[in-house]
Amino acid sequence: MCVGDVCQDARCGAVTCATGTVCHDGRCVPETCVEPACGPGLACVEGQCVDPSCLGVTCPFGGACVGGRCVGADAGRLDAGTFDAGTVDAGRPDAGSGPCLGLSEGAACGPVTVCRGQRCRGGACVTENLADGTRCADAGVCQPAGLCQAGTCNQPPPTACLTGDIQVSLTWDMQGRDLELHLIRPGGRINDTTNRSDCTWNTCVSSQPDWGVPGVATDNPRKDVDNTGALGPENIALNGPEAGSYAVLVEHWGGGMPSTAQVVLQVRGVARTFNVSGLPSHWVWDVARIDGTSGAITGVGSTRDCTGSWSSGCTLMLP
Ligand SMILES: [Ca+2]
Ligand SMILES: [Ca+2]
Repeated sequence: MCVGDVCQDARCGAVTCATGTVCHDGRCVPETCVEPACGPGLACVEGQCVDPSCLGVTCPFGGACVGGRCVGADAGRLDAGTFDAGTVDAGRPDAGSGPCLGLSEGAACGPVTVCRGQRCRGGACVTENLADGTRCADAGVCQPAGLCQAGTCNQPPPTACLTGDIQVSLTWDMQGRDLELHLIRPGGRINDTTNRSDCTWNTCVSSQPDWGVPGVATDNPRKDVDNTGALGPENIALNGPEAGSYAVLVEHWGGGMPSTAQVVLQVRGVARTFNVSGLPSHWVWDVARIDGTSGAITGVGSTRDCTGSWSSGCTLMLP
């Protein structure tokens, strides 16, 4: 229909929309997108231009939906508990450090969003921006597993971060795929699944190795999650360390690009941060030692090429 000198959708003739919305097909929708303004092949859903083939598709952490398929995640090692949802939480203030708050119940979500997610840094939960298209709110102690159902995020009850006399937290960048955190007891070695002297993805998440006093569970290490995509975090905590030197190592487990990573150690209230850049796939970063008696932290900072000694993890006798 013609209103004044302007052609207008006849179904919007009697519709008055609030600021920030426009009339489309007789109803007010966010002006952030109106078909066909979303471009070829995209649909406007709840204010977001999305690929229709990705509606209802939930990708593993680190992956994004393209053309109806999840890409960018190392799907080979995903546990059932590591799936997550794309979420959008624009305008929500930073939670800062403190208890895990989770994303707000009922927050809108979609496959292509500016995401905000919670991650565990130094034993505290923080909220930070994630890159466009990144799946966020991944499963973990500090990231409750949000489920995207019909475009709505549903969060389980928040939980607390792992705590202990020794706390180790690992995060990495978007280039890395499946970095792996290791805490190795005195005299132990990396990927020792026989004696379980290494607390890592296949020894320490679903069950715990019996360190310290045999038969006593309170002095066993715990790992919260094996994050198999980008960013992390992964956290390990241990109470009642024994005498001797504990080793903290990181593997670039998957086939990602050279990655920048950060480890935060908290030992009896003292925090130290260590960084590495350009860690290639199947290389190991030897981060630090922790003295179980004094709690003293000593940085190491070396890297080793394990590409020729790799079978479901580095097989070199490290540290
Ligand atoms: Ca991992
Ligand atoms: Ca024990």
